[in-house]
Formats: sequence, C-alpha cells, structure tokens
Amino acid sequence: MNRARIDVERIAADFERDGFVLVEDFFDAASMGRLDRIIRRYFGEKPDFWHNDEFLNKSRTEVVPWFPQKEGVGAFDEIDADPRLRALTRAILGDGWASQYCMVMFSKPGTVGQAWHQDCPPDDPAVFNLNRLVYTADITDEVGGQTLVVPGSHRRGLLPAGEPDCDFDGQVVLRPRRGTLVLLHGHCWHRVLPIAGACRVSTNYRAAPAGTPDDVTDVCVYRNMRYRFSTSAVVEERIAR
Ligand SMILES: O=C(O)CCC(=O)C(=O)O
Repeated sequence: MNRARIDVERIAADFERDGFVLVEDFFDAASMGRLDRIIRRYFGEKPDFWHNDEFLNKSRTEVVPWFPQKEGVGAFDEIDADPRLRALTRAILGDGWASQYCMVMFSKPGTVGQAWHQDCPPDDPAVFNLNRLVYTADITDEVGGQTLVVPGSHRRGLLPAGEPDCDFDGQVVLRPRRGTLVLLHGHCWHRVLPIAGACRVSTNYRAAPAGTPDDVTDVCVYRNMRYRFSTSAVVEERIAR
C-alpha cells in the first residue's frame, strides 16, 4: 500500500468547496493490479446486466454491480483499512462515520455509462453518502467512461429535471488513473460518459456520517425520475417545467 503523505486538511477543504476531490497515486499500482485481476476474472468479458430493462432504458445507466466483501472476498478489505483513507474520511464525515459497502461497477464497451444522478435525494443536506471511488485501471480516452461532475452542486439542491444526458455549465471531466482516489459527495451531480473501446471498472467504498440510515442510497435521483432500487420501481417521474 502506498504510504505517500497526504494533506488531509487541504483535501477535506477542497471536498467541502467542490463536493468532490481527485487524488492521484493514492494507492500503489501493485495492489491495484491485484484487485483489477480479481475483478476481471469475476466478470469475464460478457457479464449479464443485473437491473431490469425498465431501469436500464429509462435511467440510461448500464453498469453491473458486484459486492465482493458480501461474498467474503478478503482482498478488498485492505483498502477499507487504509489509515490514510480512514483519516480523510473522518476529516470529511466526522467522528463515528461508518463504512457502508464496497461495490465494484463494471461496464462493457459500447454501453451508455451512467446518466446524471445524485446517489440520494438532497432533501436534507445533512443526510448523504460519501463515494470513495478507487480506480484499479486507467480511465483513458480509449476506454471512455470519463466521470463528469459539477463542482459545488452538492449545495445546489435537486438535480434539475429534464433529458437524462445534457451538458451543465462548469462541468468537469475526470480521467482517473490506476491508483486514483475520487471522493464524491452523494448529492453532487455526476455522470459517467459512454464506454468506448474496453471494459471500465471502478470500485466504490461507500461511507456515511454517523447516524445515516443504511439505505440512504436506496432512492437515486435522475433527471427524469427518482428510482428505488430495493423495489426496482420508479417512485417519481420528473418532468422539466
Ligand atoms: O464510476 C464512477 O466513476 C462514478 C460512479 C458513480 O456514478 C456512482 O457511484 O454513483
């Protein structure tokens, strides 16, 4: 594991201002390579989609999730235990923060990526999840699937309703490399561009402040709907006014 020093206070301040922060070379290439091999072996080249067709079509999101720790794959525990990641998480979420789960997201070439969304409704600014995204392989232009974020949008309330994909003023393109850590506030408007020439992988160690309900990410906000994963149901149609 990489032991390079990090400036916890600066990173936490950037996160507070922007709702996301990208730290290159946070994890060393060898440990990332090990996880990447496990992930690619698990998925093979032709994974089935996991969500139903209504979700896939309406959300314009094509990603296959895997929860390796729930299946006892111990190789993923090392990241969770990393003292620098824990120090950063505490600086952002405060004492008593909790890990939620580790979710690998896999996308095949030629799929649409993920439309703009917020991981949970921003109805209460204090109720949110923190995405701790670890990249085990480069997101190059050849792979596609760059992550888009709107800086400061974690403080702008609801993602505006409308067409699922669009451009927002001030949106920023992230191109994480192997070993990059991206910390992303669940209320921050974010999107993954279509996947181009190779499979795309990201691994999300979700966490939340003390007292946050375990199911805080059950309802996801898209520009055209709110969707509840536990019941696979559209719980609100959203129309631009
Ligand atoms: O994989 C990424 O870069 C972003 C993941 C994402 O959109 C999410 O976890 O909600």
